[in-house]
Amino acid sequence: MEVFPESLRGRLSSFMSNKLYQLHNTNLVTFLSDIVELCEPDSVYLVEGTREDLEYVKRKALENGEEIPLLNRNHTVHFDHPLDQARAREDTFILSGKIPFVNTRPREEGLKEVLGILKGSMKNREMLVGFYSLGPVNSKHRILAVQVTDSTYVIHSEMMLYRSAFWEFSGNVDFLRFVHSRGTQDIKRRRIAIDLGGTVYSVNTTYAGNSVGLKKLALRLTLNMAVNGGWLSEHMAIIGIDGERTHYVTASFPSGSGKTSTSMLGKLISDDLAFIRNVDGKARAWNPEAGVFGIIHGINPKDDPIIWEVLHKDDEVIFSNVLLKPDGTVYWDGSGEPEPEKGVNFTGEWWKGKRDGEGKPVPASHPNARFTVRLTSFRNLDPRYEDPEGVEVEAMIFGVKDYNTLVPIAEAFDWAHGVVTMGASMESARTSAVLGKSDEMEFNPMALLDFISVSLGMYLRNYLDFGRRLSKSPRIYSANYFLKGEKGFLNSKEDKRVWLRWIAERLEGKAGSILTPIGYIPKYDDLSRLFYHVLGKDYSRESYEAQFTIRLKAYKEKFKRIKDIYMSVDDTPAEVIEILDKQLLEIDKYVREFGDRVTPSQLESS
Ligand code: SPV
Ligand code: MN
Repeated sequence: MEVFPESLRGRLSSFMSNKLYQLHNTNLVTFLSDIVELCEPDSVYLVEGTREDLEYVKRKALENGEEIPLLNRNHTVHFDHPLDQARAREDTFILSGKIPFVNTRPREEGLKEVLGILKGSMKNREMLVGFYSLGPVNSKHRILAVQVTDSTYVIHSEMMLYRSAFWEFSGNVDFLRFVHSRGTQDIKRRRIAIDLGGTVYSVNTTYAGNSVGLKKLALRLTLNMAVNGGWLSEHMAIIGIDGERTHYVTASFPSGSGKTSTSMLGKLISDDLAFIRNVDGKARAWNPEAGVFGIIHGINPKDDPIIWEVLHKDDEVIFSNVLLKPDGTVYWDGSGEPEPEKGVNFTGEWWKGKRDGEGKPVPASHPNARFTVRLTSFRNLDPRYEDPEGVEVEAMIFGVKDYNTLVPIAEAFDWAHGVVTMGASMESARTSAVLGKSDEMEFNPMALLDFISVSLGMYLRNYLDFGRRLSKSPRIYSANYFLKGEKGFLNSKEDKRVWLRWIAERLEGKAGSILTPIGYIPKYDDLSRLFYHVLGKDYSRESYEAQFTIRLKAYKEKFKRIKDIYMSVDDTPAEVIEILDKQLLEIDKYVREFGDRVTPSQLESS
């Protein structure tokens, strides 16, 4: 191979040059040279992923203040700018013509702007380059990706969250490209520009959801690849639930509505993302990631014993936007520990009773404060997370945070019914993982609305076809852990264990069901047995009736809203509208017979 362009060669040590040379990858050399010319770093460090690399990156992160050491030498804390605590919806756009529900910017205009902001952004800094595989390195379905960044925190996070794969870049292989600069932290000039050709540019942000390219930025690219390639790239956990044998299920929940806690109830394969492919007629799933970037708010030893253990043992953890206490440990809200008097948080010095400029109380830890850890730290990790063939998916759960309508658990009639009335019809209370007001109900199909990069119509067509081409499609379930009655929440946190067991028993043909207009719901006898067996609890008929009463009127209103949304999208497949119409007619039949609500006992005796 010819020598590297001077711009790149002059910034690499001879050791690094030699390493890069050995790859013989001209795509890579061209890409890196272009970015070096654009961002003008002082030096370039190629992160192969060795022990030495990790030590180097960690040392630099502490030196430049991106991370602060904690009492436990394997723990650090990172703070993002007070206005950069979550995914920045408004500043994130696909470089393309208009797509309904997707933030877009005309390609040339958007690209020109972001490249302008990136110009010279790494002066006096080192540019780090990470090399990863989305999915097991030895899987033929893996996708390679390169991260370029001037943030040691971003690379440190990626070394924990992804599989390093430097030597896989040998030859002229292609890869996804992520270019990030902390810039000057000028939030007004924060931009995340996504070029579906395979490159994402991100600048003036450090919050991982905006800066760690392989996470949610890659999702926009892989979703587009999946829709075009007939597979699924989803915002889903993958877990193994035990019954007679292990059943693998995926779980799609908008951030902050129970996905991470659900993935701790079984054998853990993934807590956030899933690639799902048709392999010999079966749906098989992989985790593109190798770590967890989870919400820490509310993690306490009673409800989350596994995560609690991970955060308190000696494995590596990066805490972000929690409270740093004077004794070098951290505190977060909802941990069950007493709130400290003072410390340092995302707003700087913090004390009990601190108020912001508008007089609002400043919480000790941000509601979207997080922890970054490796999958291998979890005692419930399923070794099959490294299976190059993935695991077979038997069921898919679509869960929402819905105080008023959805029953805790229901099974769809079939694939298309589940995809349309459960996945594509998701509405959920807005999360703190996105900048803006929390708790408003939002349309969020497949918990993916923030990440969708193609039209919803194309996306759903691919989904429907995907299931049809399988010899056996997964069963589909809707879940809602947040249903309220007159006196508040109808379920306790641990009840989800029972719903998962019910799914396992459904898959094994052991548990029965009751037919309702919106799908099948559990029978009292099965749940009563499972509540006792799984939680050692007596489950009253009254609780059951309250939880599984179908709120027909609310369901009807919901499906009317959803139908209106899909009617307004040009390329919605006709089938989607047909299924929604049929669903509405079915609910109407019950409304005529029972009124606004129908209880399970009325359904059983009718
Ligand atoms: C989510 O909000 O869905 C997350 C965290 O998993 S982020 O990386 O911000 O997307
Ligand atoms: Mn997520």
